[in-house]
Amino acid sequence: MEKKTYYITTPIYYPSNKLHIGNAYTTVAADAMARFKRLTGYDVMFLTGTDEHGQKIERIAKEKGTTPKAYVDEIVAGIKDLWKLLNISYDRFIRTTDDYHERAVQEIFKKLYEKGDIYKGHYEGWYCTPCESFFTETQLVDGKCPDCGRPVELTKEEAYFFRMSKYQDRLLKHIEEHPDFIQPESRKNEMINNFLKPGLEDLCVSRTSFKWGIPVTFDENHVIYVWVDALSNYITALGYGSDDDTLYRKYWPADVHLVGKDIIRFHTIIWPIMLMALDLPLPKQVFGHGWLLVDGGKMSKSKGNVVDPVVLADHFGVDAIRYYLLREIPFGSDGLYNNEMFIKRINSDLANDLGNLVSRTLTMIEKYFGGVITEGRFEGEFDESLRKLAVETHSKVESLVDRLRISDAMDEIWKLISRANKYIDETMPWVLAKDEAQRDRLAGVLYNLTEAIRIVSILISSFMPDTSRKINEQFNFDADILTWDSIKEFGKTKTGVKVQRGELLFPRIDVEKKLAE
Ligand code: ME8
Repeated sequence: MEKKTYYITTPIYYPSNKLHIGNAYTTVAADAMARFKRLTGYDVMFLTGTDEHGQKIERIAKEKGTTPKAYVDEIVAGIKDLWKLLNISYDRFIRTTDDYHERAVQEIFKKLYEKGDIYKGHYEGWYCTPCESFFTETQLVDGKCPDCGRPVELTKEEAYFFRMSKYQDRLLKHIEEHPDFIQPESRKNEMINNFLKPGLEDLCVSRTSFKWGIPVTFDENHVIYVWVDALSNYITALGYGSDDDTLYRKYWPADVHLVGKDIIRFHTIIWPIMLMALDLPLPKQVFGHGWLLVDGGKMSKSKGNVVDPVVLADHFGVDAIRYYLLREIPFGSDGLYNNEMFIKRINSDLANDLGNLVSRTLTMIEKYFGGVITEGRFEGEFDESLRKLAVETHSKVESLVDRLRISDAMDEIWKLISRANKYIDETMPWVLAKDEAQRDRLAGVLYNLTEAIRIVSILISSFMPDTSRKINEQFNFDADILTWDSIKEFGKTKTGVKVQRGELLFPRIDVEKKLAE
């Protein structure tokens, strides 16, 4: 039987500067989803990439005395290194300067023009270069950019416009008929009440004041302005508009576009209207996650208050970062980043809960059974309660992850970890070890703990792949007992296998000392 497909995307990031931990959040979350879907039997397409055109990049490159392409090439190489470091398992990486993308975008623009959905007019507005956004007079705050507070320039130029208003009612109907299209729910209401109901203005889709963009084929003075170029990536990456659209036919429509709440409007209004105008199916879902905040504000490249993921990885390890990001931004809301909270999380959840469970169990298997997983007696309510939770957790986790509630899914996994730690206190293996008559009971306790750890390792493998791999290596778990099917049964671990205690998964960090560094 053919596998069901699952297509997930991240935004394509601006390579105006190095990426920060906020951009890493979206990508890590998408990676966790992609890995989880692969684990549970889907044929996954996971797309990420970079959004390389625009006036801002043109200006920065000029200031640095280089060309825009040379400038972005260097930043993009750094972005790819970052994704490698963070274990991001993307299937495709699109750059909007890729030639197949440029050609397809030109085709899309021409199609919309020929259909009458794009027309020529004049644009006048206040433009903020760092944010690459136009604002109306009333949107300005004290005459400055409402997003970053910097000065704006009054700009007037000939431009092409996209007739958004024509599709407004159809989009509203689509949103109402497809309750999952915009998630979480709060973002949907915001889109309907703040944008769709008051009525859509036509959108400026070309510029003449800069050159670093995809030229309009039938009017070479114009370059295609940011959103038509950028949003199209989700279909051009699959070969839409090229000679080979096999991937497009296989994976489109996307299952989910994962984006930050800052750009949900573009993805739930402009993008679906573009697709409607092109007679293409709409994505099944656009999910707008919350922001990672630092000291009460949003971290952003233009504000300069960013946390560098490479520095964090160096100090704390990749899986600690992945864990923190996935756990700390609860479903639908913002999360806070600060070093102290991060270190406390590592110490409590990773070093104490998970790390100790693994190292205590391994130590006891080595001490009492020469490192061999041994068959033993299963008995009593503690065993039953551990077994029950271990086999029930996967379905809770799957149903939460399916709704992108990754942080809640992590909570469920950590309940199992806590349950297993409590089981050690309840069964007191060190007491059993003193009584030769209890030897098979002691073996049973350690076997049950090993089973719980095997199940935890499968459950965390999408979120913390390296940690899961280290656990599997130390316990010598075979691949056939690490599948999604094998998670549903308690008792799969083979006896007679030798474990090998390795390095601690997460050494405790001295908060005071680390913060002083
Ligand atoms: O907007 N917390 O690119 P961009 C959480 N090129 N996520 C954050 C964040 C924060 N503090 N800051 C950024 C663009 N992000 C366009 C997108 S898509 C067709 C074009 C994440 O480099 C979040 O996903 O500014 C946000 O939507 C994205 O980075 C913006 O990245």
